[in-house]
Amino acid sequence: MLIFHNPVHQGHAGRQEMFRGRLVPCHETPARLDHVMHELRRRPVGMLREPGAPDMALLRRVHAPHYLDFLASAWADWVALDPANHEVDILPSVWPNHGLRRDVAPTNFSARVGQYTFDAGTPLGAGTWAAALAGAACAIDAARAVAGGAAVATALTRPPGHHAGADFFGGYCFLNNAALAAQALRDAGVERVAVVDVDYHHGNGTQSLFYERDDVFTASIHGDPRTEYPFYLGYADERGLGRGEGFNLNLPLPVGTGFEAWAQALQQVLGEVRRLGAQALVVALGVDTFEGDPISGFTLRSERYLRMGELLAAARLPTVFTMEGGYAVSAVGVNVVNVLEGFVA
Ligand code: Q9C
Ligand code: ZN
Repeated sequence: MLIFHNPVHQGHAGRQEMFRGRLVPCHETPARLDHVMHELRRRPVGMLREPGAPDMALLRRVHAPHYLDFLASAWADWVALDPANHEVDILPSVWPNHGLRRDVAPTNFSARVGQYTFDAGTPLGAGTWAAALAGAACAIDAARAVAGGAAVATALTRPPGHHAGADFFGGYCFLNNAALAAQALRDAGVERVAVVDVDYHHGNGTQSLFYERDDVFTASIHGDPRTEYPFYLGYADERGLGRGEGFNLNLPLPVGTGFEAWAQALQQVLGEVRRLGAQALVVALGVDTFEGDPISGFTLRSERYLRMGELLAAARLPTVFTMEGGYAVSAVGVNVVNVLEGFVA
């Protein structure tokens, strides 16, 4: 398997996220991916590659150009406000919500940040844009390797992507790597693509990007949004809209769910993938379903990720993995590499 890894991910290193009225240390840290790289050196399940230049034209079709322009200049704009901002991450504090206008274009920096995000847990720093862009390139290159005949390729990257939509960041995500991979597969001639999101959190960004499309099926297995982030999307009655009706599947599961019930949900998703005739698979691979995850509620053990990889491989489809969440930092490497090893075994 080809593994495209993000060589500049460490430049994205948020300091703090807002949680219950306090700024707390970020969960989404560079050490997460460092642990995966370390485990890969111990267990080489594939060949490591660096990504090429990002395809900006593809990025500008999946994401709104004005959103990409905002991300590209956000740090410079922020530091221009006050040179002391060099030491401070960008976090939003105001949003155009409930009865406020979304069709106006305030020039105030805080107002602009609020237009482009839905939470206060996703700090944007000096190296965020470069890291997100290189991660997007990993996803696109992995998809093109698979479109070119590789059975499987992986985008090993952070920040993650599945919470990011056409014009918003949030949930530690800026660019939707899984969606970019799916669109790259479509552009390469794959007529029907399935995105299967196994991160603990609902893949709201991916769902929203493809909600009215019938060429990309999106499915997500996740903690029940009544109690789990992102709360405002991910319910079972969201089935797609217009020609996309029937092309989105959400399987929310209660806190406490273990591997047996989780694997049944995966089998249901893969049955639907087969029924719809998908010709390629994108797996949004979060390992925050792990029993030791500090912000999640499922109880999967490390060895179960080997089985997860086997179950995904049994779909017998060309597959792209993108790395999403997983915050039990020292176990992220073992769990991610277990999925990849189980898949290729
Ligand atoms: N104190 C991904 O797994 N914050 N994003 C939860 C925790 C948001 C997770 C609050 C969690 C986002 C890619
Ligand atoms: Zn997650």
